[in-house]
Amino acid sequence: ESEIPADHPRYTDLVTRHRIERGVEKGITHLQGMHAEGRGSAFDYLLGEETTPSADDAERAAAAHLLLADRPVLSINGNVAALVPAEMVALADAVDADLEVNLFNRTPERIDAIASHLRKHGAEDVKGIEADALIPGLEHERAKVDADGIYAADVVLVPLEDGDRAEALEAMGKTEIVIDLNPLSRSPRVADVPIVDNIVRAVPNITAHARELADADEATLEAIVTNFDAQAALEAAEARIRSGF
Ligand code: PTJ
Repeated sequence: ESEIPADHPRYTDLVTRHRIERGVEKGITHLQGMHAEGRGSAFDYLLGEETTPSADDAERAAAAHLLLADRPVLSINGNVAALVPAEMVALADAVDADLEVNLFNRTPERIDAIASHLRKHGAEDVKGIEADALIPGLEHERAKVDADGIYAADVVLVPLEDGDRAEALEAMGKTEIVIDLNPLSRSPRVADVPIVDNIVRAVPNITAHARELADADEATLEAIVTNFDAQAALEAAEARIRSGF
């Protein structure tokens, strides 16, 4: 990262790309994560590489959901771990959520590498290692979760999630928050709260909202949740991408 000049017009994008490359080298990120990053980067370019007002609303609604939850869980895959490890730990602290490693391309080596990477960034308890429960309706390896983690969660944050798994979690009746730069992708379309924003901006902003709402009463949080319109958020993101405003 230090080799990239800070005044480069595409600085953040280059830093993000570099972090994914480092993640692959360290055995944290899957090779497919580089393709995912490339796709995300193209959408981010079209969104203007900024958090739109509608994404900010979604991030506030996500914070309210997480604060209201009894058992919130934040899901971590190889891209999330490479891009925002400390930021996910900070969000988990702010909303009192568990962190669970949950991989699309699951191997014991990557689970261990990601769990220790998160611990290095301040995580105390990392779930996803036992994987003693299955999400119904998915092929065995891709269904694995912790019985006292994602399986039992009422609210889950699943950034950059595969469409089948997002649908299966929704079918379990969970409140699902998805971060995905592609508003046409299935995962944000099945989410209760689709956040069309780069995860490097989205996660710190959810945390900032959560801190600001920390002392809000339940009625205030419920009102934020109720007033959020998922369909309108997807439409606003798509309009921004297609027409630039
Ligand atoms: O680590 P694993 O094994 O769990 O695998 C993780 C990936 C991401 C490789 C896997 O879940 C996958 O292949 O995902 P997809 O189907 O490529 O979907 C990734 C989505 O995330 C795409 O819609 C991208 O546009 C989006 N995306 C990529 N980078 C970012 C992003 N969204 C937000 N912020 C990003 N930085």
